Amino acid sequence: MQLNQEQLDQFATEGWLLLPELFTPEEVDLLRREAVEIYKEEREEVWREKDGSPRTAFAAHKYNEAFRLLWRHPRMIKPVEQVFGEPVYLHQYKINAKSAFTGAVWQWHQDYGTWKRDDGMPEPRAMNISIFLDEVMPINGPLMLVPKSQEAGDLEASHDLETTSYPLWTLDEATVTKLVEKGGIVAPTGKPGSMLMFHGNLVHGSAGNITPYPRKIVYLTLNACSNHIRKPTRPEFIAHRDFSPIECVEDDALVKLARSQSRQAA
Ligand SMILES: O=C(O)CCC(=O)C(=O)O
Repeated sequence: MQLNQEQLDQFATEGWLLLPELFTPEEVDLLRREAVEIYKEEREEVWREKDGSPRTAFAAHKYNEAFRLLWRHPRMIKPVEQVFGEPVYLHQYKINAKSAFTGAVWQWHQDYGTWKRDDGMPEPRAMNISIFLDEVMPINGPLMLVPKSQEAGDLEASHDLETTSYPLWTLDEATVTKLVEKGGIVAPTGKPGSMLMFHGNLVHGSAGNITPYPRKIVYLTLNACSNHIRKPTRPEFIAHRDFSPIECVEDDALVKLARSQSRQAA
């Protein structure tokens, strides 16, 4: 799958791009079911909010077949290789839960801020690319993006270890206000299966979810192979050390798994 010129231009100027319903309901139903099972597991990769509800599950490709296929899916990998003009490897993989009633905030931040400071990533030649596993609505804690903020480069940030269960390099209010005056705020919404990609320096965050509607989103962080991390400080399941280029599975890999599971269940 390749992005067209209009999509490439929107990504270059705005810093983000939404591809609605790129994965089919059959594919997303499989991933959503598996994510729910993963959150029940007690393992070091599953992080919880301060109240105990799931916040995120890291590195699911190491212990779940559906997510082992997704991280090498051509519909996710090829557009990012096209933007960077080189092969990519998987730097981080997480399934964020933003659970009904309890999903907590993600403070305003740039992803590259954390990759640089915590993992020793040389340049912002990595990006988060996500698939909505539930419908993302204006009310259930959608990701909020500040368009064009990637142009500000890598901004000063402070390490917030208090607000949530997950440490993050966050931006101060004055910085966010200035960038929002220029670019505004958008909150891309869409049906399950939609794919969102955004620049590593794009400022973003999300509010808590106090609705009965869960908002699961799975994120691959793909890094250009030449830009591999140099000084990791976080565990391997958070900042991967295998810098080999991703070799894609076939486009119908998830459908085949969904159908084989249905046959077994019948
Ligand atoms: O899932 C969210 O709401 C935010 C996630 C995020 O900002 C991140 O992983 O960097």
